[in-house]
Amino acid sequence: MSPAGSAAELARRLAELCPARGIDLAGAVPLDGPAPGAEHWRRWLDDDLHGDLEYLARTRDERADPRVRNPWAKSLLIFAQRYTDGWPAPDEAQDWMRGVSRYARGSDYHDVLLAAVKAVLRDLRETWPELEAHPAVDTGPYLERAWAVRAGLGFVGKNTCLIHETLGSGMFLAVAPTNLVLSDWTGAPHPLFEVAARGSLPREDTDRCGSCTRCLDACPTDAFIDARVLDAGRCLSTWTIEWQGRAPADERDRQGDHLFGCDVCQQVCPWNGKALRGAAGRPTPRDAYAPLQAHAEIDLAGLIGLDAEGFRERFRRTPLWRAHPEGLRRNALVVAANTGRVDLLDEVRRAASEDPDPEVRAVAAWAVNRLEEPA
Ligand code: B12
Ligand code: SF4
Ligand code: SF4
Repeated sequence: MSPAGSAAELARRLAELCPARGIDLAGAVPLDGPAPGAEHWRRWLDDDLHGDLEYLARTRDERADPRVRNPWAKSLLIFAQRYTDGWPAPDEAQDWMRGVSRYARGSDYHDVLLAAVKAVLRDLRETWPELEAHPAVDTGPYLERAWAVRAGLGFVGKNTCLIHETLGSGMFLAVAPTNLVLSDWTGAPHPLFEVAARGSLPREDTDRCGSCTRCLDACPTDAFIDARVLDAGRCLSTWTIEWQGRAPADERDRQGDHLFGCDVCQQVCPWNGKALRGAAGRPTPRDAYAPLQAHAEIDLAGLIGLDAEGFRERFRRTPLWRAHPEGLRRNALVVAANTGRVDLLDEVRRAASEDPDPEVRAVAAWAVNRLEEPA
C-alpha cells in the first residue's frame, strides 16, 4: 500500500536529513500528469536538436511522462547539490584544469549525489516504512530541470540551466519517483528544503533573465538557436564529453582550449556572479567536488599519449571517464592545435601515424597541419 505524507511533514523530515547528506535543495511534486516541458522536449527531438545523443531519442515517451516507466509512482522527489559557489573561482587559474569544466574536476557526481539521495531515502523510511523510491542522477529518463522548476527549486535560464536565485546554477540534480502520496499538496512552487533562502522575487515568475542575453551572445559555437533552446549537436559539452560527439573539422577552432566540457554560458551569467558574492556564510560545497590531486599531474602531452590503463588509473570514478581514452586524446590534440603548442609537435606527429584509433589519427593529422601553418 502507498504511504501518505503531508507536505509539511515531508518538509520537516527533509530539513532534518538533507544538510547532513550535503543536499542543498529538495522538493516534491505529485505525479499526476506528464512532465512539465514535455511539449518543449518533443519539439526539441523533432527538430533534431539532440545531435548524436541517440539515447535521448530512445527514451522519448519515458521522459515525457515518468509514469510510463513507473506506473506505480505517486510522486517525484527532486534534489539539488551544489558543486560550486559561482564563477570565476580561485582555482580557475590552475594550469591545465582551466580547460576542464568545473563540474568535472572532482569525484563523479553520479556516485556522490546518488549516495546522498539514497541515504536520505533510507532515513525517510523511519517515518514511512512502506516508502518505495527509485533514485536517479542524470542517467534516468527524466526531464530533471523541468521537474526541478515545477518543484520550486529554481528557474530555467536562457542558457537552459536550472538557476537558484541565491545558489546560482552550479548544482547537480537528482530525481526519485516514489509511491508516497502527498496528501495535502497545494501546488505552490516552493522547495520543501533549501539551504539558503531566496531573495524576494515572486516565485511564480519563472523568467528571471529579463532582457539579458549574455549567455546566448558568449557561446563559442553559437549553439543556442533561441533562448532556452540549445542545439546539443553544436555544444562544446557534446563535442568534448561524448566520444560520439564530434566537432565538424572546419569548426574545431571553436573548441579553443576547452579540454572537457564548457562553462561559458554559466560563467557569464550574473546569477552566478551573485552566487559567488553571497557565498560567505553558507556551508561550502562538498569536498568531493574539490579538484582532485590526480588531475593536477595530467598535461597535454600525457593526454595525447593516454592509453587505456593510464585512463583507468587516473579517471575512474571521475566525470572524465565518460569521454573514453580516445575522446580525451582527441580533445588534447584539438587543444594543442588551438593553443599553438608547437612544443608538442613530436607527440602530435606520433599520434597522426601511430594512434590506434583512426579518428584520433585524423584529428592528429589536422593538428599537425595547424601547428605547421606559418604564424
Ligand atoms: C543531454 C544532456 C546534456 C546535453 C544537452 C543539454 C541541453 N541543454 O539539452 C549536453 C551534452 C549539451 C549537456 C551539457 C551540459 N550539461 Co547536461 N544533461 C543532459 C541530460 C542527460 C538531459 C537533458 C535534456 O533532457 N535535454 C533536452 C532539453 C530539451 O531538456 P532541458 O534542457 O532539460 O530542458 C527542459 C527545461 O529547460 C524545460 N523548460 C524550458 N523552458 C522552461 C520554462 C518553464 C517555465 C519550465 C517549467 C520549464 C522549461 O523544458 C525542457 C524540456 O523538459 C540532463 C540530465 C537529465 N536527465 O535531465 C543533464 C543535465 C541537464 N546536465 C547538466 C550539466 C551540469 C551540464 C553542463 C553544465 C556540463 C558542462 N559544464 O559541460 C552542460 C551545460 C550546457 C547547457 N547550457 O545546457 C545538469 C544541469 C544542472 C543545472 N543546474 O541545470 C543535468 C541536470 C545533469 C544533472 N543530473 O545534474 N547536457
Ligand atoms: S556549454 Fe558552452 S558550447 Fe555549450 S551552450 Fe554553453 S557556452 Fe555554448
Ligand atoms: S546569462 Fe542572462 S540570459 Fe543567460 S541565463 Fe543568465 S541571466 Fe539568463
